[in-house]
Amino acid sequence: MSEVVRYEVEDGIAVITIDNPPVNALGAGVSEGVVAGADRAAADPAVQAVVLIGAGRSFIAGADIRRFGTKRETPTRRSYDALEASPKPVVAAIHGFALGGGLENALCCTWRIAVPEARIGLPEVLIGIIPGGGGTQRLPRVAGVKAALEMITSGRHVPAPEAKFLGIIDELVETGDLRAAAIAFARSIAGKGLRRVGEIPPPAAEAGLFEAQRKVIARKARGQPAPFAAIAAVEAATRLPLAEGLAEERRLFAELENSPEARALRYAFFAEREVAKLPHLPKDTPTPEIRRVAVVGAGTMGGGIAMSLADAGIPVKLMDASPEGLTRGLQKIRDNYAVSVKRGSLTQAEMDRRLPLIEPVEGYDAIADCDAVIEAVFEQLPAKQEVFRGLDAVMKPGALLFTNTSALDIDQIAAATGRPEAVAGTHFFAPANVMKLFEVVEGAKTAPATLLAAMKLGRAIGKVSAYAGTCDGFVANRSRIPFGLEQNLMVEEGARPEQIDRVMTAFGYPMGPFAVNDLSGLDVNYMTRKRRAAADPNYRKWPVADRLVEMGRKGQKTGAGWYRYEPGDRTPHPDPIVDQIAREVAAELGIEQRSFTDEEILHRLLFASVNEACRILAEGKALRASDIDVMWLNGFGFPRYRGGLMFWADGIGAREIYNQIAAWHQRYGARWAPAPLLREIAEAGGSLREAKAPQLRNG
Ligand code: T1G
Repeated sequence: MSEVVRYEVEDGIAVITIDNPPVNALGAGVSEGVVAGADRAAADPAVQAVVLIGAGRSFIAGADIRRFGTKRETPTRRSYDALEASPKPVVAAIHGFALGGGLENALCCTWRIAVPEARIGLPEVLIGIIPGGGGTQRLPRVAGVKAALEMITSGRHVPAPEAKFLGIIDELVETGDLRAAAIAFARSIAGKGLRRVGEIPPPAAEAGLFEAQRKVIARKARGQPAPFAAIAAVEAATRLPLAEGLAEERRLFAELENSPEARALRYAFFAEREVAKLPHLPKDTPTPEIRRVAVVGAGTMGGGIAMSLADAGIPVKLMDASPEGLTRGLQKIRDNYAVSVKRGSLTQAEMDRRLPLIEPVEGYDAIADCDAVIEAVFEQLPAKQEVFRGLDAVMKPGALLFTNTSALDIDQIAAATGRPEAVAGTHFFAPANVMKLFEVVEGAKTAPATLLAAMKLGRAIGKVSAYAGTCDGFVANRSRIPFGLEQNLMVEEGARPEQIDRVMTAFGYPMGPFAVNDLSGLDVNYMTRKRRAAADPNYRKWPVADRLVEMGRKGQKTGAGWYRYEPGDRTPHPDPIVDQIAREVAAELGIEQRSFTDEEILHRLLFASVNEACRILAEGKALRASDIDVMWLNGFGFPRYRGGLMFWADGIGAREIYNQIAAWHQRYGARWAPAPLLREIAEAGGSLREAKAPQLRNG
């Protein structure tokens, strides 16, 4: 066989074991090894049945995504063909994951057994393609068209018990030795004949199913061809014999593999794995275990943080200086869970499991034995420093002290303790139990182990942990501030909020930036802007936004902000009052208003952030441009099928972006000074998304 596929025979049962760490992807040699194993079993009269199993942590996690977009010859016979043609029954024994080509190989087996903790699925649409190993043809045959269509167009992972209910898994096996259980199962079915999925006739679909699914997808997956191709492929399964259906699937797959969306989604997939790595830290840095966590501050953020821990099954002690605050915070948590249960996004059983994990406590002594504390009190430095003084006085040695601040100086908070090496920023994005982005901020004295522990904690609670150095706004918000500035300045110059919002929703954002401002509240950043203006005489104020807040127009919550809202209705309506304020501000500032093209609006917003991202990277505050892309995808709703801010910018080209910024620098002054790194990349004809911080560039 090969080093990635082993073949053994035990008392008449052939066992084909795939051993291609870390997730048994169908990389080089794997499919060929399975073909060779199936052929050997077929030819061996002593073999009565076959087991296909994965070594290590998983069955097969699918095709090797790294090979997509590269030139590669399609083998004459793939593992799917050899397994389905086997003259002897084949049992797929599934643990960990059976995803994409992994599930497709299992569907070519005659039986499928799994441990209850396993997860299966066809997630190809999440990387801009569709199943290419027969999944769109065989899954409908075993699970029915409706269930298959939902699984394939959503790409979701299905727990093994649900998969058994759907008829995809034949038997759940509670076992510590899946290999032995699979051999026993194979022996039990040997000689019972074959039950090839491919021989099931084309399954019928209920009337209107595909049209209804197209409507659902049109709302959810704007600009993405893959889910629509998936519907077409499944539809083919209901009217074509298997061979013709497989050919249609291959045709549709081929059209997608190198689409702009597929390339962007593949990039996003790997960028989200790369972001977890901190290669600039000493190789032997330990990662302290965090088992017991406390949250200090039971307000909106603290409550959300406690929920994100409980959602991950991590017990958390929730503390607040005020008993009333603690009571209110707990009630808000209960209410939030109850709303999710009412909406059906959470089961009552899940709520009943999670609530007891959040233990209300009073006083620092009650949390002294915790491994980590996440502080989430008011966004004011004195308040946070006082909490950290209190924590420093009682927390056990080695405890890690994290502050959830969105902009305050980590070093000034750490200085309130005698253990600054144990302090780091853990910046949750609101709502803390919903948003995936989790910025881990390194202070001047933060120890590498503290950073690694924080990064791991973020992943443990289902977040995307991303490193940030200490600077105003850290990385995500700092890179987003120029976008917000240009958004406001263009309104002074004559662009309408509704035009800007339309451009950005057409680009793929779920909401326009002004509608988002109205949703989150215009007063949220008002005080931060005042603080920055007081600290920096050159700070460019946002007079239109400031006036709206001072008029009491704080957004949806006050019935008016950038838009006007009818009572009880969140539909934004353009409001001439806003245009009037913009005209007044323009007159006061001597700005002659004008109209804008959609392209100028898009480029003014995004180029401003590309420029800032280059400054951030050059200062080493972000490690990789792809990390900034991950932050924009998971923190700001940047459309995933465009890859991220810097991936998208590469589509335009650093040279063109630099030239445009240089022109705006002439026209608008210092804020548009091109970042030296942008100029360097433009002159070298390099790639923005591959840009790295000095600490990574210098090895
Ligand atoms: N190909 C290549 N590398 C992969 C990979 C894959 N399919 N899946 C994971 N990796 C790498 C990943 O980059 C990381 O590498 C390491 O494995 C651990 O991953 C023909 C065409 C399986 C749920 O889409 O969803 O089959 O950073 O950190 O959190 O129809 O990986 O260590 O160097 O994510 O435990 C369909 C994608 C492919 C599954 C495990 N399959 N993978 O999550 O580990 S297309 C997928 C995942 C296909 C067929 C079609 C997850 C996971 P490194 P990880 P994890």
